[in-house]
Amino acid sequence: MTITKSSGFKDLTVVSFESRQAEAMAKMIENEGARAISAPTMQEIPLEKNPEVFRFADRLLAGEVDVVIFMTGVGARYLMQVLETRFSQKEIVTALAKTMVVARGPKSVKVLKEFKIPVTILVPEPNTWREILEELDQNERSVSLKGKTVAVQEYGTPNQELLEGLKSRGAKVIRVPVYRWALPDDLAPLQSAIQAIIDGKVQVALFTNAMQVEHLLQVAAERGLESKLRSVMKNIFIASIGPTCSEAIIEKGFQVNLEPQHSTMGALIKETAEGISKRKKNSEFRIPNVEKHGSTFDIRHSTFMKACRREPVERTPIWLMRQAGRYMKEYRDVRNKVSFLDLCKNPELVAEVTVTAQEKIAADAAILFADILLIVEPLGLELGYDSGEGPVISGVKTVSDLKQLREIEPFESLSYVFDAVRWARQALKPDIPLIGFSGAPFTLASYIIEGGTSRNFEKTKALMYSDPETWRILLEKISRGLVKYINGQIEAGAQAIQIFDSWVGALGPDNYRDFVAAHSRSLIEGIKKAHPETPVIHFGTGNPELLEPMTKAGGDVIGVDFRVELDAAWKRIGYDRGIMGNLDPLVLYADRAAIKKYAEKILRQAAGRPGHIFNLGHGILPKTPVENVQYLVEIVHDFKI
Ligand code: 1CP
Repeated sequence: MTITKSSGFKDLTVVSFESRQAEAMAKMIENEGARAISAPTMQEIPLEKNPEVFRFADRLLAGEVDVVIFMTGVGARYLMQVLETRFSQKEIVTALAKTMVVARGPKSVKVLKEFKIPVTILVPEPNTWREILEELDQNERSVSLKGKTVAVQEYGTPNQELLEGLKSRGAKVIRVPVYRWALPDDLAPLQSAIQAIIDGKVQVALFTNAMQVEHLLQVAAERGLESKLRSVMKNIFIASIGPTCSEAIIEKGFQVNLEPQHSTMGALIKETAEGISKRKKNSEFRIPNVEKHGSTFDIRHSTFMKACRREPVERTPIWLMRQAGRYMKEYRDVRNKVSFLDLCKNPELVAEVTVTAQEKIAADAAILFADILLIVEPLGLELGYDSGEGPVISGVKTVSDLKQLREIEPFESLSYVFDAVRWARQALKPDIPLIGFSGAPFTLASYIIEGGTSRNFEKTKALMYSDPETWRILLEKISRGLVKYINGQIEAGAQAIQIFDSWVGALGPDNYRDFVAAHSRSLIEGIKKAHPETPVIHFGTGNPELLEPMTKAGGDVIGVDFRVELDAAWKRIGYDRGIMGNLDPLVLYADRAAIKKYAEKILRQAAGRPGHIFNLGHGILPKTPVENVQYLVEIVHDFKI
């Protein structure tokens, strides 16, 4: 067979969601000159593997079902096919004719008519759960649903509002899910295809079955990637094999750019390649995302990433803790419009704030705009920043409240942070690494136990000393959740991680070893195990005696505060780790001469040894003049190492 190449697919990456014919599809795509990503979305479930359907049938034939609601045409047909593997069509139709049959829309009516099943109620447009309930309510004058058994045929996701509505009317509800398709056993190819789409590496998506789009979204949602996937899919050329498939794609909120004249896979690929070729000529079709920054810089070669790996660099990289914050006018302008939490939950604004700060001060890395305290909401606590006295965390009054905190499930509750990482990553220049972060278990536990900021950590230490078991359970729960949270940030696009143990200096080295080290270690190990190449900066303040035990707990780079001399600190940490620090943030309140003097002192202490990242010894303070920050960056960049 000769293949006439339209060359429309040349240099493109095409994802196919076909399952059974996955290999054939990939070959055909490659024959047209594209790179193929094969991402099977489904496996077919044998008819007889629908146990709920047979349980429903037994009750139907026993005359125990009063109302049957058919939700979809495809599902109604499949339900009948499943039933016919065990019962005669006549038996089923006779049993159904004795019930009140509700058809949600014209498609289910059509199927029911084919099988000669009498329809009692036809639900009017727009055929949602509301109309179903309204129709049943109108009917209620003659027949009440109270105590009645109502079966609901489902296909795909159940409709919770309908189920609740029926229950609240006193009905006993039987759900009858019919499964024709399940997710494949191996989800890895689909997951990596989703990532490739989000990363802007895919230009064309081919759908060959109506369920594929649902499964694609389901898997994306489970990983907290749905909204990002949706926004990127807008830029992708979507081709669908036929009308039913297109309808499903459009129903899920995507566009269909092409449907071939004949519903075959060959026609789908050929006509898509031709369609793209035409559009390319008319320059309607631009390859999305790929050339956004006109560069394919390998971020691992940035000075910051090199320093994290202790490789020599031409100039010392610098970024500043809290570099996006109140000291910067652009930040205050944004905050005048939105609350702090609303800002954190708005990925677009987060990207803006993150990038603006990095660019304005010319830092060598950006830190994601977020907060260490965001994880308290998924624990089941309330978080507020509006009191004027720092953050307020409510929900913990007793030890038993602490024991009942929920597991942190970041893919459910913190997906906005992962979205923000992706937005920020896309918005940053390609040579600027993005740092993701979390608090360390001790610092976070202290906020949770105290309900906010603390001076003496009275409640925290009281619990630690008097109830080590509850303490252990709490810190284990926090660090377990943080591992998932940080790994999610890395998978979303963060190149490095910082762990902030901001208040650990309240402890002595013995308490650190006894009550904290194991939890910080399991956090850092959990990150390194999943992402060995991603550098972790382990930062603490307040007590130089903790340098050794903190280093032992882990970190490729140790962040030190200004209460210790950098050269002495590095010696204690060991030269097999990098060091980050450590100018006193208040030096930035002084004049240029002082800034130069103290910054250069630190640079000289680093003594040209690879692995130094310049930073403050703690976060920038709100009254810092931004020009002084810019001046500091210049000094560090100009210093000959
Ligand atoms: O706009 C506002 O008024 C809110 C102020 C603010 C900001 C700008 C808070 C509340 N958090 C943040 C952002 C933030 N927090 C970032 C990203 C900005 C950047 O660095 O560019 C980061 C990394 C954090 C981390 C953070 N939050 C830490 C660790 C860093 C450190 O300074 O030790 C801590 C302790 C917090 C808690 C927190 N959140 C906010 C405040 C005011 C505080 C500190 C309260 C206290 O003193 O206990």
